[in-house]
Amino acid sequence: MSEVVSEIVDVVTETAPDVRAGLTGRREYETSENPSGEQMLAADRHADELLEDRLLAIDGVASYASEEREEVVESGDGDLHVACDPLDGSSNLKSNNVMGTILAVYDEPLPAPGRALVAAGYVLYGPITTLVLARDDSVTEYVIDDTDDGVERRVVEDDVTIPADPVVYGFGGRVPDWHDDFEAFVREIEDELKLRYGGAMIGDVSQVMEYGGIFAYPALQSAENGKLRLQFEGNPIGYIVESAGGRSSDGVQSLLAVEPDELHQRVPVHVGNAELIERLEGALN
Ligand code: AHM
Ligand code: MG
Repeated sequence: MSEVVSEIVDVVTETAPDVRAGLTGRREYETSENPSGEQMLAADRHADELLEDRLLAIDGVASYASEEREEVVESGDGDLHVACDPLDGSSNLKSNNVMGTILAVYDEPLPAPGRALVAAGYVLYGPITTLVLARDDSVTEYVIDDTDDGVERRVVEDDVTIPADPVVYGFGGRVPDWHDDFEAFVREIEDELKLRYGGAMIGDVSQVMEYGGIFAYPALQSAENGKLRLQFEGNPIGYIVESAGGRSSDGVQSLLAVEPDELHQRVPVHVGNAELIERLEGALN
């Protein structure tokens, strides 16, 4: 199984420059919506199709699911099930800001709980392209370069851990739509931390991984489960942050403990330094 996981990571690595190259000229919205009712960009579809084709071609990948398609695509045999957010934060494309690709590899059919994850990672399309991969309880950061000799992946940091002293925070949703207890928590920590919010979870979580702190897309008055999706966003980010020594929470428990009901279900997401997530859970309950 671990060889198949490596192949999946290789395919995501090799696809990253193609996803990135495909962004130019795909900034317009399509007429169709994704299963969560959001408008899709041509770039979302392009990334999704590249990943579907290439991941399902791997022997050992039994199925592929993504934020951009209603149903799981089955390939026949294999033990691993791959869920992707092909372009997380794609609304940032219009303003030319960061985006990512999120990868979740489960050893149970989808929808699956976070404890069924065997690996998770994200590609960040920033000024450079990086891959942060969690596997076997450790997190590695790589740089991906598209060279004349092919796509190269180079380790930049082995054993990534969230710094002990938190520095940044970033929270999604409109402030008047937050619950009062969440807002009270924010008022407390904004005295201690610096705001960093860019509108793409991958970019915002990357700030937390680098500097320490907390990212959340919380429950809202208008949407009790927030915005982010458990299979494609909550579980993999929870797994990565926990593998880096941090904690994740849906407000009550680890994201990895949430039992899934359906493929596109949403979940409140809070991730970051353990001490901040504990304070948050205390404030919400
Ligand atoms: P997407 O996967 O459709 O791009 O949506 C998820 C993104 C997250 O990256 C980000 O945290 C959030 O949506 C921001 O939402 P909003 O623009 O509503 O604040
Ligand atoms: Mg997303």
